Amino acid sequence: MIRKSVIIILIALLCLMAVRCRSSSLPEQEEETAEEREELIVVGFSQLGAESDWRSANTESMRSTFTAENGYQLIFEDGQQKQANQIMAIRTFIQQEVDYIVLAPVTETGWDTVLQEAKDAGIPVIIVDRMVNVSDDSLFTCWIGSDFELEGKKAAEWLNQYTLAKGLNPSDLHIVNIQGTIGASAQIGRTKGLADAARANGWDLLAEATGDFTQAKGKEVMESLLKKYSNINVVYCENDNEALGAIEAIEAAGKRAGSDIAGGEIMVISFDGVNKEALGYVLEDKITCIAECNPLHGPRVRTVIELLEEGKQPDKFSYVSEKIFSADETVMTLMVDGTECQVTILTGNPSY
Ligand code: GZL
Ligand code: ZN
Repeated sequence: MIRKSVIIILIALLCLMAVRCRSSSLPEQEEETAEEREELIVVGFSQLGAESDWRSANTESMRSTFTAENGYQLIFEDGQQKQANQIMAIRTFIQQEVDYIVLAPVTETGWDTVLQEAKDAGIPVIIVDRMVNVSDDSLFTCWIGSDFELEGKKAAEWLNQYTLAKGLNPSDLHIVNIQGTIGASAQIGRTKGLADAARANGWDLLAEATGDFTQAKGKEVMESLLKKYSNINVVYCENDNEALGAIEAIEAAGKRAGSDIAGGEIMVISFDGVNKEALGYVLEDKITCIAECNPLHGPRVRTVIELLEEGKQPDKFSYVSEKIFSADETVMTLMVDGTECQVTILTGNPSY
């Protein structure tokens, strides 16, 4: 009789453990009761990495939006700049049967197969920030992000208006482009914006080299470019972290970052406007112009999910509107693609 009851107790214990380990297999499991879990919308977010201040702000925006008190359970996976890690994360989300997948893709290509798997599993995929280049747009529900080529056009047109106002000869502009991660939409668009303007305006675009959106690489690349070219007078950095690195290299080489090209300074143009040090440099005329790239996609993604929850269809592509920052009042408005764009003049502390 005792043997029988011991066996029954053992079986009960085993069942209890099985239930525990399944639920604890979910990373970042918030402590909530079973019935609360029923109500939470589970969002699997594959973030590409943590390479820049922009990325950290983007991650924070998602984490602070998809909280239990807002009715969500966020499962966050950091891809550490590798597409293979992001593909693995998406497959894990599919196994966990999340309600939505959000993907911030490191580069544009190579997503068709895993997005097809998510589609076959009936899980909507929302793309944020950079774009995916897939054979069939039905492989993702919608995309939210920036118009990167427009950002590049704005920065280039700001430079064009500046040189015209200062009476600089376009062919006297000797520009290097420290690019972002090659193949990322932000790199593709910003590089195109500059290259097209250089051709149209007769600028001397000396070199393009990737700084991978990081400060360390930006410094390294600028050091080698300064060794190779003695006449650089504009450096176009595809994000602020690269700009901080480039300025370190410029100053280490005994040169000065600033808008006074005629006076021998090297003008620094950048993107994002998230890093406080970079915004502070705008006030010091070390960075002359920053094209804003807004990272706060959390609330935008939540709006899309709430539409989908109500059975409605969000726009396929949602572009965020963005500014252009400077502390130099030479250029106050730009015309880009037939649209007038006001320059936001930064004054005082860098919180705009
Ligand atoms: C742009 C984003 C870029 C930022 C960089 O939306 O993809 O990646 O400009 C970030 O700072 O690393
Ligand atoms: Zn100066």
